[in-house]
Amino acid sequence: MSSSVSSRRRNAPLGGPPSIVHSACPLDCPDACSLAVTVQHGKVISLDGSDRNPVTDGYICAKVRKFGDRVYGPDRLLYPGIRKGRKGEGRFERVTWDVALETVVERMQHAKAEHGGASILPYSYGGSNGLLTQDNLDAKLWRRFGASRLARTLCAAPTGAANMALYGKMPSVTYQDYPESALIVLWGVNPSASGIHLVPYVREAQKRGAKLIVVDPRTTPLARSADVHLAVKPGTDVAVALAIHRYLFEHGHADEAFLQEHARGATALRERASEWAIDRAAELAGIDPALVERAAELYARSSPALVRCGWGLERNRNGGNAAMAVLALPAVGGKFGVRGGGYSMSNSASWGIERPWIAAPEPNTRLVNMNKLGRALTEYSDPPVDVLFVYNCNPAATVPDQTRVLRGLEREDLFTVVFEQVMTDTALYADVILPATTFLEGYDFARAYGPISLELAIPVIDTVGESRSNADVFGELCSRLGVLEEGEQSGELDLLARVLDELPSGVGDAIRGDRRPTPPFGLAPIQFVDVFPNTPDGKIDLFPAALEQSAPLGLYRFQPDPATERYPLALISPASERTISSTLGEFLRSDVKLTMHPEDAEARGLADKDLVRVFNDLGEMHCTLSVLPIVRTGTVSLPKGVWRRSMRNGVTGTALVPDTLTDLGGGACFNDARVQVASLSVG
Ligand SMILES: Nc1nc2c(c(=O)[nH]1)N[C@H]1C(S)=C(S)[C@@H](COP(=O)(O)OP(=O)(O)OC[C@H]3O[C@@H](n4cnc5c(=O)[nH]c(N)nc54)[C@H](O)[C@@H]3O)O[C@H]1N2
Ligand SMILES: Nc1nc2c(c(=O)[nH]1)N[C@H]1C(S)=C(S)[C@@H](COP(=O)(O)OP(=O)(O)OC[C@H]3O[C@@H](n4cnc5c(=O)[nH]c(N)nc54)[C@H](O)[C@@H]3O)O[C@H]1N2
Ligand code: SF4
Ligand SMILES: [Mo]
Repeated sequence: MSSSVSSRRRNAPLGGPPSIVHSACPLDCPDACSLAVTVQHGKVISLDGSDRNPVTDGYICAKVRKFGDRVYGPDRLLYPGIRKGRKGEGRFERVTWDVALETVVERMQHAKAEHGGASILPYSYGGSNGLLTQDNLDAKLWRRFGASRLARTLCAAPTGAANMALYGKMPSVTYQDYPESALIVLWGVNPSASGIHLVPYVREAQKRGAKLIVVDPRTTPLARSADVHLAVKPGTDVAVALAIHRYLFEHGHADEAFLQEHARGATALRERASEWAIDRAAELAGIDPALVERAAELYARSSPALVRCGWGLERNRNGGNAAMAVLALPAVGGKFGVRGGGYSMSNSASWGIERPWIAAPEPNTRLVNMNKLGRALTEYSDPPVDVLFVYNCNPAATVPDQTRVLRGLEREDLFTVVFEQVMTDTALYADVILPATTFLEGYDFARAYGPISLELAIPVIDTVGESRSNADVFGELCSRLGVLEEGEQSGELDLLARVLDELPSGVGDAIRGDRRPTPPFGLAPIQFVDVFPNTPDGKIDLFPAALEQSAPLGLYRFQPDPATERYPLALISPASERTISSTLGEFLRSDVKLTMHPEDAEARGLADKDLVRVFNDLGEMHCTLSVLPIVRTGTVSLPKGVWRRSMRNGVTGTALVPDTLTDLGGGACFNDARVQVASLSVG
């Protein structure tokens, strides 16, 4: 291990006055802030931003400023435990790591002998985006042991599929270049909650005269100051985006020369778009056609014009095609090639990290779509799921069809391992609980997916209780299950060294030397100047044949709204400024509110602060109503990531979400929940 990296840990003092240790935030947030953590007597006193990362600019969100409350909070898991009460009750007997791991190993071996490796389902997602804590020794273990494979589709599957097919995940416009834009389109994204460091760049652009278009069923803080706010019905974006394409093609604003040289499939896209006159799309989306026309005109005439494609538009049956149509706009409109023009999407692929450290190829075992967890646990029989191993994830709160998921977790013959930092809704159902470190207690890589940055998170304090890192625990499981090869190393520091060695050229060296790494194309690439599509032939594929075949109705098609007369309201669940998905949900107030437009409230005889039941055939949730015109009519909103204890009857919004899949990528349809809302007192 090289000098600078390992010596930084020793910065954390055990005695004396407070000192500041520099690290980075690896939570699932686009910004990946650089942190200045104040430590005294080996404890975190406070967390703030540092200016090592210019995008962080010395400030961070309120969530992470309070992260110390989680590290030392009453919900923190301190010791391994074995269940002693009923499943879900959350009573555990403290055991040693040795006993806990041996119990896990025995159950895994037993399940494999009885029903094959596929009867073990590893289940992980967003808790840690880092290179050490996800897709590292865990992946090696599952691959070599031959467990079921998990399709990690809870988020970003449809937008990822679209971005991959169109552009091969070309690096996209970073925050720093927003002020160069003359027009910014924020499509299904709310940076005021979900990536706060973008906001000042958007404001700076506005100050310099840029126009702003926001497409969102809610009046988000940035929508309030937008030149055009398209408050679309959830799930109708594909129609609106295609209407803009049609406008571009029909009014001579399509950049035919660019399309000719750099794209394939423009004719097929044009044909599909031709079905979407502005009036038709606007009617479907429930908005004023004059606003759509104004947006199309602005986009056609502005340069540089930038589209920020978020994740809010993907979480429905049309999410993949919506992302395709939105991401195709700069190609058709000829918006590439200038600073501040093009598109912004996840930049997580920008570093070209191939994870060679996983080594073993994926076996051809059963592939389970993680959005179908409830069914996997209750319906799969060949083989059944005997062992569920959850880490980096809180599926009892974050996965569709909560009731079915809980029914699965209650199965007496299921053996559930939960490797967690705190007693989550999922951990309550564990048979064996393993306490995990937080990012303040171990190494990880904070890789931004908004800006382009990669920084090392280092342990600023010792591990709390007996918690251990993913690297440590999966390393030991690999060893106990006999899947390590001769001489293969598995400790956290060995892994760190290995990852640093295998990062793309120069990146590991920079991090070792405590410098900020830069990819070959720089930290603020211009699309079609510094970076180009990573598709097989280097062209934009506007009509990928494979997707045309896999989407239920084909590409750029619209599947109708799932609303019925009984369940007419769309329930959406955007990111809130209080949690990161369900992380930090333990600190939510006990009564999280459902937001409804005054007209919808009046039509139901409901008023602000009323107790309501929100229901459909999948479940019923009880909460307090907040009547505000910040959400469009026909749509109600409850934040994502709410824990069961924050709802009056222990049922959260995910209980009302069907486990249907998006048109592309097999993603979750969180915003396809259709519900009715009625007063709780009226029964
Ligand atoms: N504070 C905070 N930050 C986060 C997270 C968090 O939970 N909390 N989560 C992180 C993660 S995991 C992710 S994926 C990102 C997500 O960040 P965003 O891309 O901002 O995604 P969402 O918050 O899901 O939705 C964004 C907006 O889309 C709107 N929306 C809902 N349905 C539709 C629709 O059909 N069409 C359109 N046009 N808009 C729609 C919502 O009203 C919302 O304002 O944020 C990350 N950052
Ligand atoms: N209703 C609704 N639900 C949603 C969404 C929505 O739009 N609507 N959006 C979804 C989105 S965008 C996402 S990304 C998913 C995310 O859903 P999840 O993947 O469940 O993410 P989190 O809720 O953040 O839970 C992650 C857990 O991992 C734990 N963890 C963190 N770091 C480590 C570690 O190093 N080791 C171990 N062992 N554990 C660790 C944390 O303590 C936390 O409890 O939620 C989805 N859920
Ligand atoms: S959650 Fe996002 S905004 Fe908050 S500190 Fe982490 S990276 Fe920064
Ligand atoms: Mo996400």
